[in-house]
Amino acid sequence: MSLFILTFQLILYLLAFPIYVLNFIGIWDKIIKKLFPALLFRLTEMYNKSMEGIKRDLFSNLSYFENASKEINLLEIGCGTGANFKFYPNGCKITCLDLNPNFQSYLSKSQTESDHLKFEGFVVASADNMTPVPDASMDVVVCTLLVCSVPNTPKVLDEVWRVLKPGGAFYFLEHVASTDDSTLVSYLQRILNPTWRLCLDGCDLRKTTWKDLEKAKFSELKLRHIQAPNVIKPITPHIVGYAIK
Ligand SMILES: C[S@@+](CC[C@H](N)C(=O)[O-])C[C@H]1O[C@@H](n2cnc3c(N)ncnc32)[C@H](O)[C@@H]1O
Ligand SMILES: *[C@@H]1O[C@H](CO)[C@@H](O)[C@H](O)[C@H]1NC(C)=O
Ligand SMILES: *[C@@H]1O[C@H](CO)[C@@H](O)[C@H](O)[C@H]1NC(C)=O
Ligand SMILES: CC(=O)N[C@H]1CO[C@H](CO)[C@@H](O)[C@@H]1O
Repeated sequence: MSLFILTFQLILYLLAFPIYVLNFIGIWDKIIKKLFPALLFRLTEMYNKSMEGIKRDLFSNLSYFENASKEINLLEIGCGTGANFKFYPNGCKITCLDLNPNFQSYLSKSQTESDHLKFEGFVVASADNMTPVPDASMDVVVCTLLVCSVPNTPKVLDEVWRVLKPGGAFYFLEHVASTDDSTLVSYLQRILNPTWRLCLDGCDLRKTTWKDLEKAKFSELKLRHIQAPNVIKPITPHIVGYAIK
């Protein structure tokens, strides 16, 4: 069966050959970093619609983690275009962090549309090394569809744990590897993954993020495996929930 997967992978290598060449000569990363915000914005429009209910459910619990002055200091890592802002409760103080500075214009637009929130700043940094964000400074950290593009998940979780106040919460919604190797989704993930990762800024279809969360330092973990409705097949398996420091 691996020959079957290899054959289809080869076809994709051929189709995406120009991109592999650009990557080889070292300019593809610059191109995708520039193109990605616009591409992601289109994809998010579709994704938003199908995930609306799931996100609303997930974030309905945020206020539980407000500080003693009834305020929430929230850090969103890999914030992208700001697709989650509308789900945050009134008055939430948001710090945005993303590795790619080219999101600024989309982000500004989402920020203007979210006048129920207070924006504290935009940090350009990698989620696995967030030195500008102080220890124990956040009540809540949010990450949606970020872990797929970061190679070192345990390091991200260590950093999230570091910046959270004790009792603070880490909310996540991530697409992950299929847990059943015999499904169509699993075959698609294995066939597409090399080319998908190259074309979509390092997005890995086969992350087993739930295992990293189970191993991380959090004192409590609420995690559910779900099949996302109405999204393209390779990203149907998701995990959703929150972990408490
Ligand atoms: C698939 S997008 C998701 C964006 C947004 N969270 C959402 O749900 O629509 C992944 C985002 O993570 C960012 N990203 C990728 N690697 C990162 C890293 N190491 N540190 C921080 N952000 C990163 C990308 O620039 C992009 O904005
Ligand atoms: C709660 O957060 C706000 C906003 O950052 C801060 O001004 C306030 O001092 C915090 N309150 C407590 C009790 O930590
Ligand atoms: C999806 O998120 C974008 C921000 O990326 C926002 O502008 C748009 O209104 C959202 N669309 C839906 C259908 O919620
Ligand atoms: C609706 C819901 O999930 N409520 C939960 C929010 O988080 C706190 C802390 O884990 C729980 O005690 C609530 O039951």
